[in-house]
Amino acid sequence: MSDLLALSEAVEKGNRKEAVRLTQVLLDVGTKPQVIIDEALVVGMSNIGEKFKNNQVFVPEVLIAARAMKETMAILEPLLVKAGIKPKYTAVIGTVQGDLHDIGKNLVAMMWRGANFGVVDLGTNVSPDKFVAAARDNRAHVVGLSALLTTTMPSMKTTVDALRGAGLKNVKVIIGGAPVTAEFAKEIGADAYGPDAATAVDIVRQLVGAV
Ligand code: B1M
Repeated sequence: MSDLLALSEAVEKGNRKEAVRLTQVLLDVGTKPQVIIDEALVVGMSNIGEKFKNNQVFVPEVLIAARAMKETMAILEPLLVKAGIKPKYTAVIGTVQGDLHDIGKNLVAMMWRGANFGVVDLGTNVSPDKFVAAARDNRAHVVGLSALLTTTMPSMKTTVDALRGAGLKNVKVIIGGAPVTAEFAKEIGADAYGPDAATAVDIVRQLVGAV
């Protein structure tokens, strides 16, 4: 088995020590960090994402895989920065104003990072103005809104309106969270609805034309 394949499997299984070891082995033999990301980390996260989508694994397994990916990224990121390499696409994500739930939002952020998007995570209880400022300052391609309360869903509409009103018309907006539906996304003028974290990866790739 090649080391890249072994690394993708270590990430998928959440085997942190092995993932870090293999990353170092690959770097030592001259493998470029970007190749390690594209051909091992993204593959491993994408595999676990598929299994999550098909209910073959659940939230803990995804979190463990994301933790392994994060540890290998900690080795690779300084090398990418040194070489001036940035992810091609940037996504801003947050839980909307009034809402403190962040477990699902964090999963989506992790999966997006696993797909090699630059992710700016604004946390919870994020005001529309803060989303607008972050989208503008980071030249975001995508803004992701999460809500878990029916009472905070209207905040999604206010945020979409604020983004459009600020002239950020090219920024694609994806919304998700347990009470949210595709119909609601359409109704408030969002570009897409993500039913789960793994599908949210497929969707943002489509939204930015990366497929
Ligand atoms: Co709260 N809570 N909660 N809660 N809580 C719910 C959501 C609730 C359904 C429980 C219930 O009554 N049965 C209910 C909402 C009812 C409603 O509005 N319909 C509720 C309530 C009422 C409340 C409070 C008001 C309770 C109170 O204080 N009286 C309060 C509100 C606080 C606030 O936000 N202002 C509150 C507080 C809390 C805790 C702080 C205790 C805690 C949150 C901890 C945290 O997030 N750090 C909490 C929790 C844990 C829950 C439940 C139990 C679990 C939510 C969760 O994390 N699910 C929840 C009941 C339940 O769902 N069983 C409940 C797991 C997570 C992985 O799923 O977030 O849906 P989810 O994310 C999925 C998808 O939805 C999707 O991908 C994820 C992975 O597949 N997704 C996206 C999510 N965001 C996405 C964004 C995307 C795309 C996909 O694109 C950007």
